[in-house]
Amino acid sequence: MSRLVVVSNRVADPRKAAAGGLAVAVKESLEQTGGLWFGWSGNIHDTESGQGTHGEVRLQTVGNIKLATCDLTQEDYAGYYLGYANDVLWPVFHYRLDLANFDIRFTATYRRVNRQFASRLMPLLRADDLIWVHDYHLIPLAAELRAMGCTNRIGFFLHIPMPPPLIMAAIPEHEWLMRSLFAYDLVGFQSPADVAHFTSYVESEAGASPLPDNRLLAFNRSVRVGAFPIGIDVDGFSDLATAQDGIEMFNRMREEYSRRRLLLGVDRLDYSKGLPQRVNAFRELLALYPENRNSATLIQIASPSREDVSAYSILRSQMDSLCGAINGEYGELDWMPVRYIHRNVARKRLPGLYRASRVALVTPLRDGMNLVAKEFIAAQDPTDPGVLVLSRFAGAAEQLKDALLVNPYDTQGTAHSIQRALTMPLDERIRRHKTLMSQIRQFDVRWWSSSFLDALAQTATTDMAS
Ligand code: GDG
Repeated sequence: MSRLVVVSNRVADPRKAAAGGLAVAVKESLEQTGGLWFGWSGNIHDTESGQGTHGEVRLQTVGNIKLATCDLTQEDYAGYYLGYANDVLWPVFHYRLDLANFDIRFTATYRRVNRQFASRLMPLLRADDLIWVHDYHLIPLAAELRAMGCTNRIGFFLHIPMPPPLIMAAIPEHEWLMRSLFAYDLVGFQSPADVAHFTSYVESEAGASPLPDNRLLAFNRSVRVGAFPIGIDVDGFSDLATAQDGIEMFNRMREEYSRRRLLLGVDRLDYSKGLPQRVNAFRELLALYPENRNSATLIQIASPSREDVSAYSILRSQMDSLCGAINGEYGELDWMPVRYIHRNVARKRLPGLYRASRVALVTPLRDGMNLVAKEFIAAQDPTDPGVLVLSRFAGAAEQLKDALLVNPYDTQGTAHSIQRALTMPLDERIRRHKTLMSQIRQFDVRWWSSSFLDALAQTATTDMAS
């Protein structure tokens, strides 16, 4: 069996239970093969002189997984991470051209850091390693590895949405970026809609022609593409909801809100998540359905994210003032409509909180998948489940058709759906939850990693045969 080498922007410590969706998924696949996980340590060095330790790779063994991490310089962090990854690719891939900052210096640093990662990874590779690269930070990594003579099978998974061709074309170097993907053997996306966008981009911009086995031929190379919707560890998450911490949290929330109906949002504070639109829809609910006043309470957890990027600090003030305004308008001495928490909440507390909530509001303006939607379903009591209100623009909506699907730009339409969720009869809640649960069980995190890795291994066979 080949060794698995995972490359992602950040390497998380697999011993920490707080690790998010990607880390859990990656850890499980790595443990099966005793693999290597390579990426940025999260540390930043001030030195530009080449002195210090930023060029070194640190090796660490955790169980049967090897971690290989390196630091970034301040300049690399600014141009590669904050600049190109999060001020160009993140907004454009989420359809927010208005927020993108196309600065040519970011592009140069992004290329340079990808080349540096490649040159640090190369000496660690074995001939039959299977390499799995994750996300938009590392699009050109395989091309850099190939230029250094790497002939391993390399797969890439994009965790965020693939935009339609005309949006992609706004990136000045879009052709270079998309051509870089053809250095991989397999490129995986979250949903069939993302695959369709990529296919139509390479057909219209690069004259690609389709080949059998979901392959596309362009730029003198062929690449296999597919949709591999990411899932969660369903049993692991349900177990957390009924473990001691989960039960304590559940009981505390049920007691505190015994006379109220709890609605919940859990997101990074990110403009793609549609938080102001959600708060406005909740305000509309209170205006249109006054029976919810003094009763419905929205707990919005917005964990701090990318605070060095200006669009995120603007969003933070916008949320502060929106939540203040709604509480000022509708709040009573003994009731506040919105509890807005701009902090990270411990992971062990989330399942109990999900289970105590009558409704989850997962209403991004655009999202690759959205794991919170799946975690909410997994944490419910099947005999008295809560209702998921889900944006049709989340990748998860392509799978979770039994959620109440909404258009988050439509404030009144969303408010009507929230009311429907709050008043949904028990038998309908149970029926919908059962279908949703079977969806997330069928396409769980194990399915995700094994179907991607099987396809990558199979691609190797196909290529060698042809
Ligand atoms: C990217 C794509 C895709 C959130 N707040 C807290 C907290 N979380 C956890 C949630 C969940 C994870 O973070 C968020 O995952 P999402 O999928 O919702 O969103 P992104 O971070 O944008 O992830 C996305 C994903 O990659 C995987 O492919 O689904 O579309 O954008 O697990 O529970 N966890 C803790 N405290 C918090 O305050 N502990």
